[in-house]
Amino acid sequence: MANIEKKVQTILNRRLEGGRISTKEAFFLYQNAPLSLLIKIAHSIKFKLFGKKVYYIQNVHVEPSNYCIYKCKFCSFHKDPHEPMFWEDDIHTIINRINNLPGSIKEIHITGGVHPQRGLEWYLNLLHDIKNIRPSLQIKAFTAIEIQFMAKKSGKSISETLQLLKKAGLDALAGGGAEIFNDNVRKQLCPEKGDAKIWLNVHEQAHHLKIVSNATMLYGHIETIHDRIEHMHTIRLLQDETQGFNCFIPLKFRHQQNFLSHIQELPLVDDLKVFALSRIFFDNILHIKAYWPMIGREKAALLLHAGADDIDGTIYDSTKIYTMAGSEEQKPMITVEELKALIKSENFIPIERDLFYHELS
Ligand code: V47
Repeated sequence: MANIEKKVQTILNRRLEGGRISTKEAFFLYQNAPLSLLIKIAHSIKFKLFGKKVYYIQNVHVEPSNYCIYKCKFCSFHKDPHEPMFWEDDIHTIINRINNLPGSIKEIHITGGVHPQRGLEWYLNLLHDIKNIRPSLQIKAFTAIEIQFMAKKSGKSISETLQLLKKAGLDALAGGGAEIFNDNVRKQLCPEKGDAKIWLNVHEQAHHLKIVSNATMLYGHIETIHDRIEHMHTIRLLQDETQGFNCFIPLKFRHQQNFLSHIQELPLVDDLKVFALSRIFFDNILHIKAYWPMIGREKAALLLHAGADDIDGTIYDSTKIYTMAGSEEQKPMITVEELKALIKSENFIPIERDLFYHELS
């Protein structure tokens, strides 16, 4: 027992002094370290980087359609045209909605289903029209899976596709579609969807074109702890090469209205562990996001004590991915004042940011 404690302490001390922990050590910590110690270390690392600061952003999501060529088992969002919750917004509708948004919005996040009839041209027009009406809006958009489809449908390479999107106004790629990289897990979760290599290739190419991106991990379904650590390891390796990831976002599997509803959602202690370990593992990605529409504002606030430094944004009730999957946030919308109060209630200092994490307040 004493040996285990000593080993845990040695690994964590090395990390605190700026060293790197291996995947084996991460696994060892997962199995053996007391949660309270992991949280303490994660918090110390975060404190060294940001002090008491916690970042938020004034943003809105656009989900053009929930029609999708894929039927991922964890997804509650996908609907076919004959189903009641199906939608397919045209560009005119989206632009009207953006026109009615408050001028204080800094970022727009665009992701949706991989719509079979919508190709690169449609998305170029969308980006172009958004930048036309609101040139200062920063656009974080599309998962690697959406990019892969646009490239394939247009007969262009991934790099050409990304260059055209950048020219039309794309500032950053969203982090979705990563799920869990392990092939076997992916075969069960999302057999038709692009594999890890495709996801990594799209992000690598984006980084080479100076398009930054985020990375996600969908946890708490059929994956093992080992799969989670390997997933994070793969992202850490790419980040060593490109330095293009701004943020890592652990996304907790929510189980309502999908093919995996029989799986119980993880308890909060596991969320705390995943976040704390993410902060400890990623010595090369600065920001860890507790995305409140997915996990609920109260738990997101708690995760700020376990290494997360970013709680995301105001949202304006514009995303349905998590409401449809059973999140406690059935109308994800929070005012700046409420966001600031939430952060302050945990004894942190709220800092408004833009998409690139420039501090605005
Ligand atoms: O790839 C889908 C996840 C992702 C469920 O980049 C689910 O800042 C839990 O990536 N339970 C898309 N998760 C959303 C996404 C995202 C969200 C917020 C911010 C950013 C960012 C990216 O949502 C998918 C999948 O991993 N997801 N269904 C579900 N039932």
